[in-house]
Formats: sequence, C-alpha cells, structure tokens
Amino acid sequence: MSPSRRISSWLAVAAALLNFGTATTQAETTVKDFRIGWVLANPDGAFNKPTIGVNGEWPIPQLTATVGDRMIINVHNDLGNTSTSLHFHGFFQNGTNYMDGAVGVTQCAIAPGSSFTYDIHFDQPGTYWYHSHNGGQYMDGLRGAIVVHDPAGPYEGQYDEEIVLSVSDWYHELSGALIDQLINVENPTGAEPVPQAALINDTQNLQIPVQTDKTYLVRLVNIGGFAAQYVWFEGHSMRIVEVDGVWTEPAEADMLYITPAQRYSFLVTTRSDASANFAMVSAMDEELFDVIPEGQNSNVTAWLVYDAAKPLPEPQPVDELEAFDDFELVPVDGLPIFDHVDHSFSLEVQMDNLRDGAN
Ligand SMILES: *[C@@H]1O[C@H](CO)[C@@H](O)[C@H](O)[C@H]1NC(C)=O
Ligand SMILES: *[C@@H]1O[C@H](CO)[C@@H](O)[C@H](O)[C@H]1NC(C)=O
Ligand SMILES: *[C@@H]1O[C@H](CO)[C@@H](O)[C@H](O)[C@H]1NC(C)=O
Ligand SMILES: *[C@@H]1O[C@H](CO)[C@@H](O)[C@H](O)[C@H]1NC(C)=O
Ligand SMILES: [Cu+2]
Repeated sequence: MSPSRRISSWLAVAAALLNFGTATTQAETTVKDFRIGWVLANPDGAFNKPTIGVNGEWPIPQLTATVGDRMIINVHNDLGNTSTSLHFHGFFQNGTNYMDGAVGVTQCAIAPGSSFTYDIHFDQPGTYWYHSHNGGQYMDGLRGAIVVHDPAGPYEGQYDEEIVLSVSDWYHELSGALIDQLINVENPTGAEPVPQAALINDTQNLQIPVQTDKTYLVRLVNIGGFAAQYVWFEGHSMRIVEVDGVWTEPAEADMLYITPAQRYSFLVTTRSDASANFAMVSAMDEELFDVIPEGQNSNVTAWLVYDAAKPLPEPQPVDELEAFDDFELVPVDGLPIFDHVDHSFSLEVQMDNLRDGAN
C-alpha cells in the first residue's frame, strides 16, 4: 500500500463518518494509477495508428462514481516524447482550478517522465467525460466517459439497466500534424481537418446486448474532436432525461444531434419479442466538412442485439436528417428564468487572420 493510498483510505473513513445519518449512501474514495503511454489501435479497420492509452490499453477506462465520491488519479506520463494532462469535462472545479487540466491556463503540462495527482470530487450527477487538454491531444485517443450516479435522481427506479455509449470521430493523422494543417497560411479560412471515420464506443459494428421488455438508461457522450453526429435507433424511440449533467423533463425523440463534448441520457424501452436485432446509426454532419476525404466512413453502425443468432440488419437510409431541438428541453430543477437584466455589455467575436495569414 503506497502512502497516498493509506492517507486516502483514512480520508474515506472520515468522509463516510461525516456522511453518516445524512445520506443513504456513503461517499467513497477510490485511487487509480494511470500510466499514460503510446499503444497501437485500429478502430476503423484502416491501419494500426499510434494512439494514447492508459496502462497499456485503449479505449481508456470509463470513470464511474456516485455523487459525493472522490477519485484520486495518480497520472504518470510514459509518453516519452510529449506532455499531457487530464481535464474532467463539465465539473465546476470550484476552488480546485489546478485540477482542471487546461494546460497553460490552469495547470502546467505533465512533462514526459513526470507525474501529477488529480483529486476529483464528483459533486455533480450525470454524464460527463475526461480527456487530455494539451493542444489537440485528446484526438490521439486520450478521452473517455464519466458517469456519476445520482441516488436521489428523478428517474431512479424507472429503468432496469444502464448502457454507456460514446460517439466520436477518428483521424488517420496525429493531432500535431492536424493542428499544423488548421493553423496555417495555406488554410486562411480556418477550415478544420476532416476526420476519416465515425466511431461508436471507439469501434465500428458494436453489438449492444439487450433483453426484451426492459427499460434502459442510455448515456451517450460525444468524445470526438470535430464532428457533430446524428444518432438514431431503428424501431425504438428515445425519451431524453438528461442533457450535460442536467436532469430534464422526459422528451420524446427519434433522432439526436450531438456535438463534441455534449451528453444526452435517454430511456429506451425494448420490444416484447426477440425476433430481430435493430441498427443504431451515428452519422457525422457532413455539412461541417470542407472536403470529404476519399473513402471516408462518415456513418457508423451498432446494433441492439436481442438474439445473437439472428442477423444484424444493414441500416435503412434516412430521407431527412431531422434531429430533436434541444431548446425544447425543460430542466427538472424548476429554477425560474431570470426575469430582468441589471446591466448588459456586448462582446464582438470574430474569426480573423494573423499577420502571417494564418487563421
Ligand atoms: C511520439 O511517439 C509516437 C509513438 O512512437 C510517434 O508515433 C509520434 O510520431 C511521436 N511524436 C513526435 C512529435 O515525435
Ligand atoms: C464555490 O465555493 C465557495 C467556497 O466554498 C462557495 O462560497 C461558493 O458558493 C461556491 N460556488 C458555487 C457556484 O458552488
Ligand atoms: C461502451 O463503452 C463504455 C465505456 O465508456 C462501456 O462501459 C460499455 O460497456 C461499452 N458497451 C459495449 C456494449 O461494449
Ligand atoms: C449516412 O446516413 C445518412 C442517412 O441515412 C445518408 O443520408 C448518408 O448518405 C449516409 N452517408 C454515407 C456516406 O453512407
Ligand atoms: Cu472537454
């Protein structure tokens, strides 16, 4: 047991004692050791690409907690040739800016060969994600989902199981080269590099086992770098209940539009018979792309698998990509909208070119 583990278990005892009598669950402290290093990965079947993994594995682990829990992550940078960091996306980090991972803004990069310990308090419920916040590095693979369970949540008891899914985009080049293409005199409009493939759960053709007559809470997070995606399930509708860590009134949707960093949770009720399997499709919004790379896989399919012995049907083309309008979502917290403004000021923001012509 390392000294930090011993200290943290004492803190966990203290935290549990403080919680005693006030809550039905006790806050837990978990300790993780993350050695961040290069691995090879080929999620789109094109070729093995150098990819940033954790403890020799990729995709990197999902972080799972319950509101009030604390997680201590000892990060060691094994990358050898580049610095790194971790950012816990969506958490307020009130008073703990230096744990926020934004390199050059709130913390220094973790240099090759050195370590940094993150001490994260998961005080907000919902679906989040974590990723490198050093240049464009998370596009090289250092990105994963975070789930913070909410025992007092408004939908507790209304679903049988939880399914966590990511959508993302995959580039065939490393982020350093992509940033060079983006901020470049040859690219005065600032057109973003276009990804080669869409992924669900950092792979393609994922099979998601489901059972009949069950309600699943699906937590969906876009951990991609650039592409917003349209997401739908054939033969099933979605009842949205969370967006970006905020519980919402239930809202029926057939298709979602999810941008990088955005999260949705929705309830899906399965069918009563297991006679067929159903496609889930995630389609990158091609209107974002300046050019479509040769051989791009802009759509990715997964399946709700009721019966593994039955075929996995090809998805049907959709005539119109028409997604749920998230402005219609209503938060359950009932906070009134501010009714007046005391003082307002305007900020003008524009894309422009530097003196050397780069955007
Ligand atoms: C860093 O190492 C990886 C893995 O060996 C390699 O693919 C990548 O090109 C290197 N990056 C730089 C900037 O040297
Ligand atoms: C942040 O923390 C301070 C000090 O504990 C507290 O006074 C403040 O209300 C917190 N802010 C938010 C938004 O929670
Ligand atoms: C999808 O990825 C998440 C990790 O974010 C994992 O918890 C889940 O089990 C994966 N789903 C399947 C069907 O493999
Ligand atoms: C992706 O799916 C949409 C909806 O069915 C379709 O319009 C589009 O042509 C597909 N894209 C590709 C490259 O197959
Ligand atoms: Cu983020």
